[in-house]
Amino acid sequence: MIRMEQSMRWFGPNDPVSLADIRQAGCTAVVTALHQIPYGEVWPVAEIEARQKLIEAAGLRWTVIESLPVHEAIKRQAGQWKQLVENYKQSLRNVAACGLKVVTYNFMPILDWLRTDHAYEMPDGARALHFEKLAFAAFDLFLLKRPGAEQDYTDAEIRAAEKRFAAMPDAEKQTLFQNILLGLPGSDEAFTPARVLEALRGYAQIGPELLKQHLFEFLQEVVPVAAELGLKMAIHPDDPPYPVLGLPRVVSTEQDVAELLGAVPSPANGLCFCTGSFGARADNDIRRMFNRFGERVHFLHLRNTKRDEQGNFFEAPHLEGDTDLPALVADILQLMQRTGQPIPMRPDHGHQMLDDLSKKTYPGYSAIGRLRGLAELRGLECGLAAHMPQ
Ligand code: DNO
Repeated sequence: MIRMEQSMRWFGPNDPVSLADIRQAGCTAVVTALHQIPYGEVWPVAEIEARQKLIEAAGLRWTVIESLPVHEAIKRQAGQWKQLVENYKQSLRNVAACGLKVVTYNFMPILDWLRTDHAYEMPDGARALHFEKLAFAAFDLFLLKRPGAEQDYTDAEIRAAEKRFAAMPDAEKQTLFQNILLGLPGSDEAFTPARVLEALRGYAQIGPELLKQHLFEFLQEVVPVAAELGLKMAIHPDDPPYPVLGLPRVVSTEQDVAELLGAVPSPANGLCFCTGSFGARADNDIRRMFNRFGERVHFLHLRNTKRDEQGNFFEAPHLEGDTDLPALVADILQLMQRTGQPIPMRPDHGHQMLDDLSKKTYPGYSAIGRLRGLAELRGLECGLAAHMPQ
């Protein structure tokens, strides 16, 4: 019986969650990146090998990269972007030479994933990640003061955001600000408002159609190289899966994915199927999407969200929330038996709980909550596999 390869994300030697912790949680592999290399620069073979040695010395394997970031200039097709695409190809050659297999990346302009609250209290006292639309609007309109932001909200939303902001204690304003501009996962560097506003100006002329075109042109360049090297590209969907701060987002829906996979129809052009990101939209039917695109899914992020009518969502325990993960894991098992290929997965995020409540880790990436998620998913897979017809 072919089973998912179980891994966790590791942010490198500075991650408070160690390789030993990850191994003890039951993983056989880690998913990581050379976070120390600035975006756009080539990943040198020596550094990839050094990182691999560390991981192997801990009894684990490294086959999935998350992420090999796409430089902003490529997304905007500005400045030295052609050279940066060449650099990307060289990094692909280098990681393939070291035996890595899957390359995760995303095409979200400027900011990666966004949450308004990193410590949303659950009824049991654990803390979850939360996206509250009104708080986000308040940030956009009154903290960042993005020119033209009012055009993206209805009058009623603006009034509600005003009220929400007026009642917000200063400390919450500060945390909200930091949460949203936290910087990219894996780095501690937060954006300043001036930097964000300047970066936003770089997208003033770029709507969803053009961004899509830039993405497809990037893929036309890099996918043939990846295919030749035996690498699989896995794009991570937008999180949350809709436009934010007036920026286009183009990997949010089933239609987006169909276009993206169709634009470069090579098996090397695939997906990081993140159930939590897609699942934050009520109109994404996760199982239908997986069953439609499954053969192009090269990496799985399994987590759950609970939405409300306003479009707010929090990260629910892995087996609760709006996505039927037991049914999806059954679909995944079936697909893997059919193709004969194990798909790497990681329990995505987890609640901050037990001893971790007093520790500082990357938001969403504390050890115990992810261990719980992994244990639940592994048990689920085991139970389903035991009762599956061979
Ligand atoms: C958040 C992650 C994302 C993901 C990148 C991939 O927790 O799922 O940051 O790693 O978008 O490029």
